[in-house]
Amino acid sequence: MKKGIVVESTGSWYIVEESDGSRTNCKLKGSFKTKGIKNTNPIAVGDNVAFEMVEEVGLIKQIFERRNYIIRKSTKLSKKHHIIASNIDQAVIIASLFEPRTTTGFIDRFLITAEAYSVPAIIVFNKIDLYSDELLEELDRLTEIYAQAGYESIHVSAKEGLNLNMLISALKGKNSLFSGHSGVGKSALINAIDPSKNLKIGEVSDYHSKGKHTTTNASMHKLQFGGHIIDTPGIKEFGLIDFHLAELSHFFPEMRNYLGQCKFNNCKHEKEQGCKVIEAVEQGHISEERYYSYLKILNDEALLEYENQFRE
Ligand SMILES: Nc1nc2c(ncn2[C@@H]2O[C@H](COP(=O)(O)OP(=O)(O)O)[C@@H](O)[C@H]2O)c(=O)[nH]1
Ligand SMILES: [Mg+2]
Ligand SMILES: [Zn+2]
Repeated sequence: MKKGIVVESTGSWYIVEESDGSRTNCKLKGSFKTKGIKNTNPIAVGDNVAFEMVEEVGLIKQIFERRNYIIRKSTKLSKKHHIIASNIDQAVIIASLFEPRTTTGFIDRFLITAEAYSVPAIIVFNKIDLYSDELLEELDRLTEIYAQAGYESIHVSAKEGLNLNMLISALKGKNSLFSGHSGVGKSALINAIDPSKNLKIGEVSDYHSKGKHTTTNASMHKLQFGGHIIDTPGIKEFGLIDFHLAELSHFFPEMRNYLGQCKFNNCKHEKEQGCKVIEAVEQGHISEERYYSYLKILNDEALLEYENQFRE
């Protein structure tokens, strides 16, 4: 039997890539279930599989255990889930402070989602060639804030080729989920670090985002220097995760040390007396920016929950 990794899926066909880079069209033999969840797709991009050739077609006979996976709710059948991708080593958000500007709220939500899936995350700020002195100062401040929270930031310019070696070493040999608003330079960066890619630049995402219903199929691109980039069309799906609001603080790594030490065990760290998180903010161990972001997300999500009561 041959072994490989699923790099694309249409639902009935799968493209499986072997370690030498060769690709085979495969179909699924038999039925597979995922422990613990009801999912609509038995095989996802990122799955390690074993397959057998029958004439020109590969038949997938085995799926090896997933280290992790990210899912979204299947829209129509809300009890079921769609696995977007599996075996992800890290989540990479491509951000920019200029044209277009990525908000810290957006970055923080991305980081929360990565935490919720226990996937390490890094932040890449692109287009630094365009930043004014003021924006460069802001970049340093944000980098410090995120470093305090435990996240690495890399500053790059796809256009000028700045610091690309740092990005390459962060990606080398890993399966990295790429995410970020349209226009921040995802395609330009991939081309800059791996010229064999030749992706189109300046295109609004892909045809996926234009309302066709192939919407959320991820795909994997092998990197020349080792590793893969997992591309999810549109970023929305990486952000749709169910968690209980009471857990939100667990997804802020810098808050974890203080949880469980607050005076009230149902403390939401909003304005309660004897809150150790608030104390840590006052003492500068947790940045005010991240704490305000926490409060904003807490309130936004609470409002959503409230509104949803009237929907169903
Ligand atoms: N000045 C500058 N422009 C960039 C940089 N990276 C990308 N761009 C431009 O930003 C636009 C969007 O880039 P693209 O890679 O298509 O973004 P994507 O939607 O995230 O894939 C294009 O016009 C690129 O030429 C950069 O580092 N500096
Ligand atoms: Mg693009
Ligand atoms: Zn508290």
